[in-house]
Amino acid sequence: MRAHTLPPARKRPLTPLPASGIEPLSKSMLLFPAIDLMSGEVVRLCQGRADQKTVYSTDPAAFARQWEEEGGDYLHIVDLDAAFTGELRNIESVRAICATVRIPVELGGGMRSEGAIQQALDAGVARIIIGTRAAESLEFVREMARAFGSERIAVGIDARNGIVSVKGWTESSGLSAIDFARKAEDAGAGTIIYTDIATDGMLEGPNFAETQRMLDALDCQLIASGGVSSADDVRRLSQMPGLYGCIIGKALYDGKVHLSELAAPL
Ligand code: AMZ
Repeated sequence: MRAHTLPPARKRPLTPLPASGIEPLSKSMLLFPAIDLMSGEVVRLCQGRADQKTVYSTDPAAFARQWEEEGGDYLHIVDLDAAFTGELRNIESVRAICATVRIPVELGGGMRSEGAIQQALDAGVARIIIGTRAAESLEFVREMARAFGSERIAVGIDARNGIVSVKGWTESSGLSAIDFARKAEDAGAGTIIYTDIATDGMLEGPNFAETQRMLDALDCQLIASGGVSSADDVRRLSQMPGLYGCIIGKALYDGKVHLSELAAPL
């Protein structure tokens, strides 16, 4: 297993914009291409619904390498089977991806016990994402941050109308996303990943207002997810001071955004 160098566990300073007419992407924000796994295949769902699945590849490692070559900074992988059932079902694909790419990999879905987290880290994952279990127990987040270090622990907050959803987005926890994000940070999460369910996979633009509210509420690293539909969306996110990263899913798959353009030197 290769040791990955983790990006610093703090907000990154923004590069000032040059005075040219074209607004470049600020390179201070990391680009996280998304890879969702189901039954060993790379898939995408629309708004998280398992009955609206498109298969993009049956070779996740080769697929992951493509996003790395095009300029992704960090891979965001979700084991969707695990998000729905709680059981890790795609760990062999995750291991193959980690052995193939050089950029770091974060993994969510089914990170609901110390054993599952250990398995993911042993497979080469640099940071794990806790969703459902965090909503059930902030104490679990605290213990995992203590055991593995805050830089390895992200809490995934998937919100519908400002309320946290769990179990593959099939249940509402009743918790306010912003309050919960603050508490997760206090419990030791080094990163919060905020996903706006209503915009995910819809290619209608991210929820900038909620992302800004999250940024205002938090001191830890924040990754925005959901809705990116164009290079302009990414550019606008990159200009939100303090935003650490943004996840790009369907827009990449549909060719609406090209990592190579976004990652080009300024
Ligand atoms: O698309 C979905 N239905 C979905 C999804 N992408 N459901 C959960 N997830 C992701 C979350 C988070 O990264 O965004 O799974 C992770 C949470 O999993 P768990 O098993 O901890 O709740």
